[in-house]
Amino acid sequence: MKRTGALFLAVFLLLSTLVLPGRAVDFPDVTPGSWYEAPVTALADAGALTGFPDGTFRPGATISWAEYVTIIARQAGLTTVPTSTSHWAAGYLQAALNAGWYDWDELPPDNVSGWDAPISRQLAVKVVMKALLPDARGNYSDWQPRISDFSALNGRYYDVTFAAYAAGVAQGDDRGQFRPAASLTRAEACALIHRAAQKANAAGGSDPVPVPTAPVESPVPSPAATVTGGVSKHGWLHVEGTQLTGEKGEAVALHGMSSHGLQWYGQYASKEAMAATAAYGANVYRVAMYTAEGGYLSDKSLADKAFAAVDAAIENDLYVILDWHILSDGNPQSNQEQAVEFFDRASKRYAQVPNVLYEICNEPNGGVTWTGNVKPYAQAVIPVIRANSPQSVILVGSPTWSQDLHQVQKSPLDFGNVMYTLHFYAGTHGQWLRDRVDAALKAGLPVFVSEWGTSRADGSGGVFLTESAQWLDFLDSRGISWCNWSLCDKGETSAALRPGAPSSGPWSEEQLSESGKFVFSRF
Ligand code: IDC
Repeated sequence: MKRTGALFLAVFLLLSTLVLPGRAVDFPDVTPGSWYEAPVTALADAGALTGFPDGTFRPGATISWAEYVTIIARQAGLTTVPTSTSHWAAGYLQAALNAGWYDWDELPPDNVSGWDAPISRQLAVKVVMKALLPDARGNYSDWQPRISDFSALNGRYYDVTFAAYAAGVAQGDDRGQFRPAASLTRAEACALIHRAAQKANAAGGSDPVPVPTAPVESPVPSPAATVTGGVSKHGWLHVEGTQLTGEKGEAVALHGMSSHGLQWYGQYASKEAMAATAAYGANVYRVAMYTAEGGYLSDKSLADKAFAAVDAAIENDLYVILDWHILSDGNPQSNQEQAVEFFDRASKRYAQVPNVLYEICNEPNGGVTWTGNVKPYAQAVIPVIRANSPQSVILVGSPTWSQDLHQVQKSPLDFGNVMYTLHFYAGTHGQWLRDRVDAALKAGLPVFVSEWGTSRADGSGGVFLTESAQWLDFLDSRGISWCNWSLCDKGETSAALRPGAPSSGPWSEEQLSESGKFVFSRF
């Protein structure tokens, strides 16, 4: 017992002296003139850190969560809060969690061993920005092209990372890499914190923080500049009454294309294809990730393809619908667990991204009912998405291939920012389905046409352009958003491109199908 007590005391003293304030020390292992000398000395002088009991600072050692957060807490003047945990940093970690510097799932309060584990760079950036520069912002289009390993960055940290780059707090390495998942050394952490502290203290006008130079060459021309009604204009969408609405309360109607099945025509979900479509005026793209027919259920790597497509849409300033494309698997409950797992992953990745709408079941069919199957499925999936991305708009299908709004309106979901999808094919569905839309609107259901075709319901026949125009006029007059099936070159009339049209775009008149010409003229 005695020995354990002494050991505890020794460990406590050792750890607490890493960060307890004290007189600035001359650390023997902080090389004069080194790149980290100034930040380490400044933080030590400010009382935010001291060295180890042997007097060293150990600049090359990996910094832990507890050490990192504690240094920032001292620098920011955060007061500890009482906790029941005996870890030396518990009071600061709890206070930082309460202050919103990080979220519960990023470092669970009961995961005490995790407190002594390395903090990742993306999280380190988040914590320092939330603590010292909470109002900083950076643009996706400015910074994404300069981060050469951007694809490794978790979508949850996009905003805060761009803000850190814009403020000059985060800087890439000499290859332009951010290395979001890697750890940081104690010296690097001090440099990061010191830059943020300087920036926070900077008097208006003067800017002592060096801004990163030599941007990596921009990979794409910025089509966002030609897109009207895009994300940069409307921001986070929400639903007011039955109307999809932008951040400033303006009514928004999205018009764009759906992909065909990604497993077959994924090449038309490229950045270039989306840019070409956006150039015609589209402001949304729907990523149809089939579950069956060689889709996600049999090939989980399709999720990566779907995410690449979502990323491409984000780069084009487009809203993007991530569609769990059930079809031959008519009951969404059959694969509910996989849906939960997928949407949990997706909504974590895109938690901070205003572009993404989640469509949780394309077309329930085959004898399923709203109250018996689709509604309970939605009640299981929606809270999972909302836990990660509370503001996102979620689209929900209905029985009979997303036509049964009349079933939904008797028992709608109890969630805000939900819209119900209605699908039609102009050669098959007419006035009776439009009447159903009007009845649903009257009953207060927000409606989103996430898929429609100029063809018959089987994707061929026609095309039925008079009927299509009648439908689009109807949707326009009611402010309803739509996506057309589909952007691909398959030999079926609903395809917007003729067989052999390049996946990169832009397309000539001859490369657009009859359907494509009509639909593109209606964005
Ligand atoms: C069709 C495709 C066709 C494919 C078929 C089965 O156009 O090439 O062989 O799916 O995978 C829907 C579905 C959509 C259908 C479309 C046309 O959401 O997947 O695509 N449609 O049949 N609902 C009504 C019609």
